[in-house]
Amino acid sequence: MKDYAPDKIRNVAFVGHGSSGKTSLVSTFLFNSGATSRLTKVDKGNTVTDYSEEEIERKISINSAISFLEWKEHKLNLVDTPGYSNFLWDTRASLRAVDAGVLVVCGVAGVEVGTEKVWEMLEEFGLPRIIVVNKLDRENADFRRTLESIHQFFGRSAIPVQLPVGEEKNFSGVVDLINKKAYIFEKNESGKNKEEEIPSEIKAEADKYHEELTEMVAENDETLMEKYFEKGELSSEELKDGLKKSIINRQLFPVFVSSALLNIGTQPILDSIIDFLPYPLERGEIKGKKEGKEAGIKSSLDEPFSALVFKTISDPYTGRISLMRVFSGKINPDVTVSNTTKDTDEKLGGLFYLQGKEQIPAGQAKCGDLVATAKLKKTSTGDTLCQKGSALEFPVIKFPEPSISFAIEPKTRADEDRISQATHRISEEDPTARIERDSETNELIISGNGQLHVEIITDRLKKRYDVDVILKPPKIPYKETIKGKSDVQGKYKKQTGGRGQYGDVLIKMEPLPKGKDFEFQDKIFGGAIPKNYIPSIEKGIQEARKKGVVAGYPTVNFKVILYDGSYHDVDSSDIAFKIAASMAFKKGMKEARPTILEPIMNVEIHTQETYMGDIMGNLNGRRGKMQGMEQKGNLRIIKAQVPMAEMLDFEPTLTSITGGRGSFFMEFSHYEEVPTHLHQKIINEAVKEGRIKPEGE
Ligand SMILES: Nc1nc2c(ncn2[C@@H]2O[C@H](COP(=O)(O)OP(=O)(O)OP(=O)(O)O)[C@@H](O)[C@H]2O)c(=O)[nH]1
Ligand SMILES: [Mg+2]
Repeated sequence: MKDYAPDKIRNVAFVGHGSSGKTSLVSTFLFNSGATSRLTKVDKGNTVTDYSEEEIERKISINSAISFLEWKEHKLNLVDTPGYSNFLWDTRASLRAVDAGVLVVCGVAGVEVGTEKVWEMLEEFGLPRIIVVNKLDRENADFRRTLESIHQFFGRSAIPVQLPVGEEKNFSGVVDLINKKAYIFEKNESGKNKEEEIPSEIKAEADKYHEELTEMVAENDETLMEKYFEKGELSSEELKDGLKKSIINRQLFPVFVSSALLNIGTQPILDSIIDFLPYPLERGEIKGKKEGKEAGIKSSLDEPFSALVFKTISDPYTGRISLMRVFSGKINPDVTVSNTTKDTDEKLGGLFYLQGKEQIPAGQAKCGDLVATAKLKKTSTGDTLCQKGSALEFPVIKFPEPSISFAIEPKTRADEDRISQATHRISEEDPTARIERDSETNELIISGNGQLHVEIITDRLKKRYDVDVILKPPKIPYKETIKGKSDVQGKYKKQTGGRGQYGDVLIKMEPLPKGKDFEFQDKIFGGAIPKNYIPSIEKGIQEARKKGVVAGYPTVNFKVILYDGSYHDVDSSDIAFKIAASMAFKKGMKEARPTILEPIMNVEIHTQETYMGDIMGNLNGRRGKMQGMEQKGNLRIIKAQVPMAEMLDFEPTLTSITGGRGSFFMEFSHYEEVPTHLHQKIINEAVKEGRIKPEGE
């Protein structure tokens, strides 16, 4: 492939609510630029970026995928991200690799929960963005209504630079509000179009928006403002230059229109990515740390090599593929670099570009580009790679804690044997997926960000690693804590024949402020217990606290103060003190008003007025607590906190209440005490699972 200087590269991520058309838009771009020879479709399962078996089967994006194209002497790296909430962690991680976002909004549904979430992410990383209102060919598509909803959520700085010509089945082209021209597209999905005059019925509206655009651009630049005052207008060059500045400074977010399905309106967006979105060198300084202190590096070819590994793909055939964004300098294949996150050296293999799953050899990788390498031994997602000797480290990528767990059972012994290798490969690629054995119940537990996520992990186990498992009903990760204080003794004494065992501890237990996990305080004075036994006592408590006394769940949010005890010169040992500590813990826990905690989720629902009553009633029945309600146009936003245990079947319920006209987002918020009347049910379940023994045994 041709060699592209950093100013000829654009890195953009396609983000948006699930199913808004991100993958389809990327497909049209690839086709229009000649990167693919035909227009691929999500529904045909042949797109470049939804290439995994799971994606093809479900027709949704599950992983961020990279593709690239060459257009007007530029190389565009397009990162197609998932929109479904279970996979937004990957979207967020991918945003670290790009310089701008293309926010895709459905022209029928308008702004949805996922649109808001990805907007927040773009804000978090300070990324300039353009907005594309897609699906304008669909029944009930309405650009003006969609624009209205964009304004309600993101303000009026979301400014149209295009208007659609026709809508629904009459959608045939776009009006360019900068050059005041219309482009009418052939109806054969070829993307070919003809320049025409703006149709008379939208001429007045186009003039109005052109003027509004000019004014808003001029407002952000004094020189342009003066010119605008003087002449009453700006030349299209001035308008374009000013617009680019406003976009890069995130003062304006231009709105485009398209139908990805019919390949209408997509070339002008390609042009705009080059014209208006920043190239890598325009990022300025990339923030990081050196030896614990704030430090940065200029995004420049002249600086030493630095890159961030933003994604890892675990391919059963090729092995591990690490995708990196080069932030400075350049790098050749097969050299040794420093992994500053892990403080180790790493030898690179060959370098290649990814076109979906296809690997295209790359000679050298330069500042600003996205490039992949295979078989790194020690590097994982989020690590910084640097020229040897450099100490620069980019901030690590934070991933959410899994919010739902299921027990799985391997179907056969052979499946069981293969599982640990598969587990390793899966978590390498997906840091939010966990497969662990519950030490209390001995069950294998699989955890993820939602039911769909967990189903996909089990799918992967089967298809990629030949591990067949039965997925059991979901599990709630309860915890236990104490509400009161206790002061107890734990004494372990065995002094019959030979060398005996002797350990004796006195501890106090008390609750910690919310959110704190555990603290151990040693307040032994005057050698009541020799210092060398203290670590064993702490260890004894740490081990014992993995299992609470109510239903056998891990314990949190309390403090243990070791304040007295006694020992025996001959019989005392580490193990004796460990046992004494665990006895004290159990007793102390029982006497300190123990209780069960459950995870509470933040839930946000978008819907229409009509369904509000039913939804609120339903949430009430789920022990939900309303946090707030907002109105944006005819959209109602409900925010509530609901116990996870009550939310497991919420998705189908919402669909049935709203007939599909509702969307929701859910994430873990915090732990709260389970009401007492529900304890017995949880205890019974725990007995059934073998987590605790029945009462009296
Ligand atoms: N009518 C119409 N359908 C579209 C358009 N764009 C996408 N679709 C359809 O909408 C569905 C979802 O499209 P995708 O491209 O997979 O959407 P996405 O945003 O990538 O979805 P996720 O990655 O799962 O979040 C598919 O059935 C597409 O064929 C469009 O412009 N018009
Ligand atoms: Mg997609």
